[in-house]
Amino acid sequence: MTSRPADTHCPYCALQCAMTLTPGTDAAAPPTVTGREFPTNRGGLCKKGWTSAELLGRGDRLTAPLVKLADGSFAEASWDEVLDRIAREVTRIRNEVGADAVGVFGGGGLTNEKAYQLGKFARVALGTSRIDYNGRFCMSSAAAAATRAFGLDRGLPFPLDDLDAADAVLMLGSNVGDTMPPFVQHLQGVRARGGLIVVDPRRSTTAQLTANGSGLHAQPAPGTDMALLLGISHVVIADDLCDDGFLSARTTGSDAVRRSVAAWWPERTEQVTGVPARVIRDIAHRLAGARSAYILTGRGVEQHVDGTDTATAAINLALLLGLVGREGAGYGTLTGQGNGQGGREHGQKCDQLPGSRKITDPDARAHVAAVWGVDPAAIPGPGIPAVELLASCGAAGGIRALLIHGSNVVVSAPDVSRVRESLSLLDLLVVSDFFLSETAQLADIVLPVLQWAEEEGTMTNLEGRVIRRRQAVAPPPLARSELWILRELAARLDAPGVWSLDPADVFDELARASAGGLSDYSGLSHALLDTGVAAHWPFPHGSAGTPRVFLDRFAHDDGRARLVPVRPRGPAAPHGSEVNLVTGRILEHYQSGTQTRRVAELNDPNPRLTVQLHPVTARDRGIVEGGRVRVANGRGVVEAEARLTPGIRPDTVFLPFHYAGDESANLLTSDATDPRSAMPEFKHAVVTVTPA
Ligand SMILES: Nc1nc2c(c(=O)[nH]1)N[C@H]1C(S)=C(S)[C@@H](COP(=O)(O)OP(=O)(O)OC[C@H]3O[C@@H](n4cnc5c(=O)[nH]c(N)nc54)[C@H](O)[C@@H]3O)O[C@H]1N2
Ligand SMILES: Nc1nc2c(c(=O)[nH]1)N[C@H]1C(S)=C(S)[C@@H](COP(=O)(O)OP(=O)(O)OC[C@H]3O[C@@H](n4cnc5c(=O)[nH]c(N)nc54)[C@H](O)[C@@H]3O)O[C@H]1N2
Ligand code: SF4
Ligand SMILES: [Mo]
Repeated sequence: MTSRPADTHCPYCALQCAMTLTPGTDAAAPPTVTGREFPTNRGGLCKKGWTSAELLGRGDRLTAPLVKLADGSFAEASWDEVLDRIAREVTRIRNEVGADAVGVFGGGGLTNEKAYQLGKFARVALGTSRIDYNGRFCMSSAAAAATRAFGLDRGLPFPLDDLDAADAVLMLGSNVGDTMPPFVQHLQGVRARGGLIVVDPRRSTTAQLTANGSGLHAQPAPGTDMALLLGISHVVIADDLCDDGFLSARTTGSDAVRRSVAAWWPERTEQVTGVPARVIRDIAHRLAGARSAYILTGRGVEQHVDGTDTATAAINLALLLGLVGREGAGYGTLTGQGNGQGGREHGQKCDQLPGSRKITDPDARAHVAAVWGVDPAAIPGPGIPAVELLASCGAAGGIRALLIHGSNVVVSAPDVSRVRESLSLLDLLVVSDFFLSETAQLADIVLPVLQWAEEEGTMTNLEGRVIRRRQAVAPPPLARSELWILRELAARLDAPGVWSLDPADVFDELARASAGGLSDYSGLSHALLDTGVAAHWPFPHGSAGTPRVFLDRFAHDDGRARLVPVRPRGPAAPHGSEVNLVTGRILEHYQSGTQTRRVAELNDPNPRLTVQLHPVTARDRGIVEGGRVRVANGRGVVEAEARLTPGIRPDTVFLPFHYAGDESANLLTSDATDPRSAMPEFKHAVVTVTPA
């Protein structure tokens, strides 16, 4: 491989911080990581980025295909052997029960090229509608809300550095201080002007940034954000702070929303949320009085059974104030995974074709079928979303063989004991990964794939900006690119069409498939991206890209944004000695932890599950700092070490979800989902906490 430094981006989150990987003089040593100047990270990296290259040299890296033996152990096998067996089994199941008995589960960490090829593989080579991906656990509520309101789902419809000049930023359920540390640079300006407003039931790292006159922290009961947003909207209307000119020129539905918030006067909102009425008034006036104001949502408000409606309430507020559709203001959601944005545009979603096209739209089907070289009628219809897809594994009439690419579902899906059981009922489970994740351990066949710095491709960051991932090191001899695996399987399944191995060719095909769609990449290519052009989509052929969408019109046919009235249902309330459980992230660990639990510098500070709780909650239950605690409900139980902090509400405890087995927070979460987005309720459950 090349011995020159490679300019690439971090393997982890959607900030996609720019870095340079410099090969060591000793070929066996991992490359050195340096932060690189880029508008999102400005040379900064977090601890995960700095240590990312360590995983390239790990001894427990998967280096050959594995098959499960009768005694439950794994043995190495040849590629021909495993690919032949997968093709044989899939063909048998298809013939016996139909193509929908074969499922595919993708990930928001895959490059655009792999995500595109996986969606095409499911529809064209397997002929199945049963594909969905882990972005369903991540971005789906905000995506559903943005699509309903604006007709388009681009997480941030403006470049991140627009935030630098803001006078007010309202962040709901987002903890960028831990989840995207270099992002905080873009909040320095608003902090200096005293305008950072953080809404979180915990005094999170981000909430702490509001101290010393930098802004304010509102601490509602978990799951009551929609009521809070309705209360703020009520004040905006009652105090005549609406942008009436904007509402009449560029939106529909504002009258219905005005009526729907009429009863949410601040004192009533205080009773529901716990946020003082004067703070609710203050937030409304700060947002309305700012020259430049933004509203941002994160998983804290989106991962609920009413997450779509809560994101909608945030959008309604932004629209009432006229914060959307102009420079210097906006609503956005902070996409999470490295390619969480691109991963949801190119066909991994069960209801979409490349270009964020609806799979039920005849024109979309005809366009994509022409690119794929198939009859439109051969493309299956909509499938089922992630939670349902996992639940259908092994069930009567459900999935019998499942291929997983880029997700560790037995740690990260809700109600994981049920997921484990469903997967155990499959005839065939194939997991592609570079480590033996907890999900891979359950597989019949494990396929060793390439890590980020071993491959070429593209990612789309949280601003809808397409960037290049570049190869810096050579992969182990027997690890294979997923493009190669999909081509080999497509050939064995006699699939029509072209299955290129070259990411640049696959990108060109993706660009053609996306042409004319909402997320149009048709003007882009690897060669153009290599020039360093700022490539925010839509980037149709002949254009220069779109850093700010919606300046002239929204993406609905009439060009107008929709305000949609929403009504809180409220989460299940704790009774007696029960408390609310919220789950989320800590700085050092990433997601299901497959990667970060293997890096000593990241794992050592928090090697085991911890539970955050208020000192009063602890005292009432005889729990002490550092003591073992049992967190339980009807679905399961975990043991964790107590971390006492006055920063969390006394009625709430917090568990990170990065740990596996009997330390998995998802033993306690429910698989209830939002009816619009199919997002599970990761951010709320009712539990008891007792000394272990
Ligand atoms: N260190 C680290 N960084 C990451 C990741 C990681 O795993 N680790 N993952 C990446 C991914 S995929 C994602 S999606 C992002 C997620 O990024 P964030 O959304 O910032 O992360 P979370 O910790 O899931 O949730 C944010 C906050 O929501 C709060 N919260 C919980 N319930 C509620 C509620 O009902 N209302 C409100 N207002 N707040 C609530 C939690 O207390 C928490 O502080 O992070 C990305 N970055
Ligand atoms: N309780 C609770 N649960 C949650 C959340 C929460 O806040 N609370 N958050 C949810 C969210 S937002 C998300 S995004 C999910 C994430 O959870 P997961 O979907 O489990 O995501 P990762 O842990 O990133 O899993 C990725 C796996 O794929 C592998 N991998 C990485 N890159 C590639 C690749 O290119 N190809 C292949 N084949 N494999 C690859 C990694 O080694 C790892 O094993 O968790 C969700 N689960
Ligand atoms: S903030 Fe995200 S992209 Fe940046 S270094 Fe950390 S994990 Fe990587
Ligand atoms: Mo996520």
